[in-house]
Amino acid sequence: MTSKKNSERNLKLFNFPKDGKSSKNILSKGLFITFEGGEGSGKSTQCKRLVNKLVDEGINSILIHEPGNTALGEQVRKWVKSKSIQSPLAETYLFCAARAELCKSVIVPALNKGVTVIVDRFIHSTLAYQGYGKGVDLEIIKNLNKITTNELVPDLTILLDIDPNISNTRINKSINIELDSLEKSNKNKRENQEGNKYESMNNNFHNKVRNGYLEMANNNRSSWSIVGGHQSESRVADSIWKRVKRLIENYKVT
Ligand code: ATM
Repeated sequence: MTSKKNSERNLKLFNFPKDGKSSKNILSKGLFITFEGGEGSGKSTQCKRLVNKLVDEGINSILIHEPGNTALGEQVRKWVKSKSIQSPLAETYLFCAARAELCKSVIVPALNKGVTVIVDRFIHSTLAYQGYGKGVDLEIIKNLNKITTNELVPDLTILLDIDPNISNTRINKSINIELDSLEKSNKNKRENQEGNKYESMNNNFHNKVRNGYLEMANNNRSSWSIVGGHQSESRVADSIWKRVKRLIENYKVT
């Protein structure tokens, strides 16, 4: 009973219609699209662009970000981004706990209402970072992913692939711009308060993560799309939209 109440409250946070199917929504079911990629790949910007485009096209959509969007998820986010955790397995469990809560209280209820859900990171982040990057057994993570999501898998996963050398340069540039504007406006940005221990990890780690993503995508081309994250923002957005449009054609209400 409590969990139903919680999920209703969480859904209200996203401000979408109580019954997605009865409002202007050209899809017969909510699509589930996930974005994956390293830091500085432009993932978050592209997620926002896609959700805006979907809404413009008459498709009820929400954007969520892992870990986050639930009380537990926000705590896990703060914790994993700023604190040192010695055991990659412990880190795996934290991400899985946040994901289980997010699936139960936000993702599944939204999909059941016919709302399309875009998630910035999902199960493949744990495989890429804790598995390929930090050596946790991939089979353990696959099993945990199945359990925590109740076997929910994305209709499409978009990988924004970028060489860690290029993304590091981008991150450093944006940090400098942020610091400049911080000095001017004297504002605190959330990222600066939290810190980001992942950004300080070496290129060897980020290359392992990247290669892991590429291996998963290449082994599953029908449900993955690899887009070069080094391209201009609008070129990346165009490639993503082409792929998503094809997916939408298969699910349109006839
Ligand atoms: P962002 O999604 O805001 O980039 O940060 C979340 C960090 O958590 C991200 N850091 N980097 N780079 C990747 C990391 N992460 C994992 O290590 N495993 C996971 O399962 C998830 C969802 C995120």
